[in-house]
Amino acid sequence: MDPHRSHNPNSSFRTHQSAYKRERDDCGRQYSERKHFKPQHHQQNQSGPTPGQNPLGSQGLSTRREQYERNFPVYKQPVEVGCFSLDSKRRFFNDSRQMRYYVEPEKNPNFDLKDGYKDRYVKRDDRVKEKLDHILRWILANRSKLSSRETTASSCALDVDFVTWRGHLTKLLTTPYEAREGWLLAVTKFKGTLYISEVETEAARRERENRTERHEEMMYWGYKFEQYTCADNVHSLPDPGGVVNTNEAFCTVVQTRLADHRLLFSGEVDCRDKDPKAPAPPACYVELKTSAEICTPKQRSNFHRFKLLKWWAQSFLPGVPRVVAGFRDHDGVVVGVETFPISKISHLIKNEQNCWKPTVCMNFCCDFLSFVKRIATEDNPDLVYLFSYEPHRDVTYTVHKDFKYTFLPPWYVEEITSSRDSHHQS
Ligand code: 0WD
Ligand code: CA
Repeated sequence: MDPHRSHNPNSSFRTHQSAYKRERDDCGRQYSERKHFKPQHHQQNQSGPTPGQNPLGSQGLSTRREQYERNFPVYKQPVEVGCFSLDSKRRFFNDSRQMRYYVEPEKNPNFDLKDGYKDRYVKRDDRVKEKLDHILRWILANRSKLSSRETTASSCALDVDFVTWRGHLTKLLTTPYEAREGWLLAVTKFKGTLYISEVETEAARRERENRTERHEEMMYWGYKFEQYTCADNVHSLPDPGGVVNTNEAFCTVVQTRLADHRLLFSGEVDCRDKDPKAPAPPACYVELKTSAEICTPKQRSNFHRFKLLKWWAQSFLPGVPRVVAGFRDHDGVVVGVETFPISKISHLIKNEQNCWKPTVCMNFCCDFLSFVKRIATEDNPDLVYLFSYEPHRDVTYTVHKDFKYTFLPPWYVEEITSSRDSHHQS
């Protein structure tokens, strides 16, 4: 049996920590990149003057790796507190109807990922920005699970410090190693909880609007691989003849703690182990990926340095223990399938020069969240603190009172406000 499925509380997390320490003690390398760091380069352009806040260049957060090479922070084993589904029309359901079951393919399956791209593909409209809406819907439907304490008027409505998507946290974890893509994260403090929602950068919008036909098709390949390896029911088989509809999603909602930050986040889960003896979620979940086949040492090194960083960060956060990768050729045919246990990824990359380190990722995320707590102090559902990262720069922020970036919807703000008032104030 896969040892990663026997789930003692905190086991994979603590094991991971000690493995990391060994790695650091063994090689203790100094990073030589990013020498041209200019802490005061990025200037603030606030949408309205906010006296006393962020004077030019003096309050950024460093993204230099060296700053974050310390002991692995406490990261509590994530606990699934619920889930939800989005159907073929992107409608929300407070249940697991979109859960799928992993059916292990053969090692060299020759899956044709191009099949169905022209005639059996319904693509989600990625111009529609859903922000945190689905998570907020889940919160309203499950509030009793979240506020255990009898809160007083001055304390928070939910017993968490941060609410966000897992994907946003993944971006934070990989920031010290991200040399190509910046990000914008909007933060609003409401009833004591900080909500983090991504804003598409200009560069990302341009890229989305100018994708080549080849790129569009390659984006389909990942979803097609899911169709070859997932069944809709425990006892059924995958149906490669069906339609691929990327509106459909099953999302887990987990609670955990990073140092003193209590987190609630949701992430899309591809499928689960169908063995009835499999451990409880999230330990039974499987993340599916496709990647170009590895033919040269250079390709292997790039795979370790860039791809495994993203895969590790994404699955480590919610406690998903394994990634199943389909390696495909240039023509979109899967020529090999391999399983990567998340707890083994840090060993795999050990021999790579100047490679990424889990502890740097987690410490940066932790310090970013502390930075957000320090800056985003005004409790106001319409106010947005916009945090910005551009490669090789500090994280900076601007404050927006003009509704341009406001993302908490009125239906959420009103429901939280009115139910809290009726419970605790009048
Ligand atoms: O509208 C938006 N800008 C966003 C929507 C931003 C961030 C998230 N979302 C939501 C959607 O509701 C989606 O159901 O993304 C959910 C998934 O969130 P996540 O798990 O936090 O995102 P991430 O870890 O980045 O991606 C997980 C999977 C991806 O699989 P791969 O193997 O490629 O990592 O979710 C899919 C994709 O299959 N995915 C998305 N689905 C819908 N909208 C999006 C997206 N924007 N991004 C990734
Ligand atoms: Ca996936």
